[in-house]
Amino acid sequence: MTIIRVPKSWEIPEQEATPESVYFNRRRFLKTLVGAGVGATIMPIVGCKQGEQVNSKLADSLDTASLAAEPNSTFSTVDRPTTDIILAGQYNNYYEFGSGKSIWQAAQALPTEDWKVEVTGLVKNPRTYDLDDLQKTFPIEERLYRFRCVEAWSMVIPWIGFPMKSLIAAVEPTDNAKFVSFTSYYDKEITVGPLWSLGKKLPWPYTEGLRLEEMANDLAFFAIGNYGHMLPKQHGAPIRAVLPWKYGFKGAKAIAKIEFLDTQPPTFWNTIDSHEYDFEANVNPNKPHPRWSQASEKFISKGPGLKWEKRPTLPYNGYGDYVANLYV
Ligand SMILES: Nc1nc2c(c(=O)[nH]1)N[C@H]1C(S)=C(S)[C@@H](COP(=O)(O)O)O[C@H]1N2
Ligand SMILES: [Mo]
Repeated sequence: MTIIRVPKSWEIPEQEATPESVYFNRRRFLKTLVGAGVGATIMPIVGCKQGEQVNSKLADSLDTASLAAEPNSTFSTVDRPTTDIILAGQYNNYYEFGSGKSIWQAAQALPTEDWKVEVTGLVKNPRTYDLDDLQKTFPIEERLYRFRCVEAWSMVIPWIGFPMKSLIAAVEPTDNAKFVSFTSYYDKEITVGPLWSLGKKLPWPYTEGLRLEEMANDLAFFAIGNYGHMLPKQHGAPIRAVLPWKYGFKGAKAIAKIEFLDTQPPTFWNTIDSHEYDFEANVNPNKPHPRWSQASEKFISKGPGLKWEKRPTLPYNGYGDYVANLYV
């Protein structure tokens, strides 16, 4: 048997990461892809490369305002290539806009103007932030993180945002605060996704939660952008949670409310089925999902076409050095 040593993130050479020019020239890159396609709007759009066709509406949805941020050198490389922006932006989970993966177009209905995030509950300084306040209050940085869905697909995404611990420092939770809950935008006129799943009535709005120590961990991150730009709607604009050691469902999109609590809050998927979606939801190759193994994952990689690379699942998605101490 060959034992393959998995290198630590900081041992990976720079060249594995996608060159910055790919996404800092995003507008030009996307426009080139669109320009290359004749009748591009009806073409299948997975795995596009320069010179191939891409849906021009998809390109538009990803063509958000530029957002420059210094890469945080601690989280600037991982052991696999960055997922193509085009792949990441057309293969999403966002139940508010449908139960399939192709929700990018429906998600464009999300009204992000004049966004407000209410921070409330057991804190000394409750405050409602608009997007401008957030950007003025919290210095942003870029972090390249592995991303793992409980369904076993995985990607690598360059997120832009700020650590959750910065928000904790600003609002000062009281001694009674032990948990936090995140509530996503919901308006049944606009978020037209399913009302039922697995035979259960879905407990809208989407909520997620963490223990306060988890939120205070270095890795816990609020993203307001990705790939050098403001967050596209399909990825959870204008602000979403990113928790790279946990399954993707923990990372609530389009956060409208953040509440500090003394007891564990009910959360969306956990309420529907606590065995399939446990509250902790740490990536763990040795703990199978009731309906499938979690020993390996399907890494979505460059085409032509949608290509899945099977890889072993890493405990804590490869971030054990940062978080294992939270679970002793
Ligand atoms: N509000 C909300 N947030 C959500 C979801 C959702 O359905 N609604 N899906 C989750 C799941 S299951 C995953 S895997 C990720 C997907 O993020 P991405 O589409 O940006 O890759 O978002 C998470 N956040
Ligand atoms: Mo997921």
